[in-house]
Amino acid sequence: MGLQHLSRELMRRCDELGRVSDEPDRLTRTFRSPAMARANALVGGWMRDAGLEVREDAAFNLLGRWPCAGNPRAKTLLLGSHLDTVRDAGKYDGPLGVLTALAAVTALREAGAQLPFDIEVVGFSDEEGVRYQSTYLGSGALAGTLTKRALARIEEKDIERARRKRGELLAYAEVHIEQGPVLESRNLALGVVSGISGQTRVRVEFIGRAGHAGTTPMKGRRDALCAAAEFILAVEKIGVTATVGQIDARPGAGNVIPGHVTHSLDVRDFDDAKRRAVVEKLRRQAEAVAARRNVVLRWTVVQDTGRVACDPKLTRLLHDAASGHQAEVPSLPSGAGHDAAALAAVCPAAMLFVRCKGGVSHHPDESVKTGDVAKAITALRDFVLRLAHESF
Ligand code: HGY
Ligand code: MN
Ligand code: MN
Repeated sequence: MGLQHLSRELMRRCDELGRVSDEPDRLTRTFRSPAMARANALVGGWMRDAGLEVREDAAFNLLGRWPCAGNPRAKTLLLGSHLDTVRDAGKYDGPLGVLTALAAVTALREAGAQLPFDIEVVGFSDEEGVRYQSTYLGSGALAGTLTKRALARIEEKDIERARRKRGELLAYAEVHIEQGPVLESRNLALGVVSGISGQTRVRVEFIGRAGHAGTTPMKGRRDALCAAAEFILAVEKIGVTATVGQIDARPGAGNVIPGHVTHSLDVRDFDDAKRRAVVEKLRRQAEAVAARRNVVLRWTVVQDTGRVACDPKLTRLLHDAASGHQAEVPSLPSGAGHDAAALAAVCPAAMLFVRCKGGVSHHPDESVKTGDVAKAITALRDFVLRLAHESF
């Protein structure tokens, strides 16, 4: 199969996978849902067609292995991304990286490449964190980086068995859409990633008192939604990248004063100390709002992940491979989280970004060009060959 054919087939597969959803009218696939099982079956079939040994690990990550001929103790190069999505997602965030890895491996196998390491193509089961509000569940389980607090919050007790043995992984490389506008503005298809922003996610609850909307005097109400609204506007003004994307008001009727509001809080920054200081400042602001409005604040940090730098040597290999396609390959920081952040704790990790239309992501309008995808497949293939020739 030539590269033109591989890239066109990859785009077709992204379309097909984009129809595998838990909801009829939009793309949503979350950890362990029926659609995730169907996605793993579909991609697992494509992996088998490519000659890979396919399995699901204890964290429901999908793995397709190409063992190194003649060396049962060879280390493993992991290539992939995630197969779960946000709600009302685009079809490339995650799947593009899994299917680019599979296409690059297909190209290598068809060319008869002999590699000194195993390759595993991976589709992680949960990167977005929609089900438990904390991210990197699949890759964190594989890397063994899930905290006790994260494990306590999830129902899957066996997930720790997905942890790979120390020293087993040679490296991890991930292709992903940029999710930002830089490559497009510079008219470039590919870029490498310098590092991944840290993030804090908090579950914020305001607890007041429910009551009759028509008879309870305005004065003296303990309206939890008004408290949340006041705090959310303070979040918008805090001066770093911060978002409230999910909110639930109980009991949830138009004629009942909201007595209990739960909302998310997502704070990002490349400077970990600054991010943590901002989160603390926001907590104090939430407490002040709660005190003024006579409601109770509950503040539960569900994730606190530090900034991660990509591995310089592995990134150079990726950069050199991408240089075959464009004169300049820029190095970009990632404001989004990626599975590479979890893998970086246990092996060298690097990432290749692919231009996406308008920088749009976490939205059904996500779009990539077939020609850029062909370059990404070739760059990843060449990266593997370069890695094979280096004493890494
Ligand atoms: O939220 C993120 O940054 C990533 O897309 N999971
Ligand atoms: Mn995402
Ligand atoms: Mn992603």
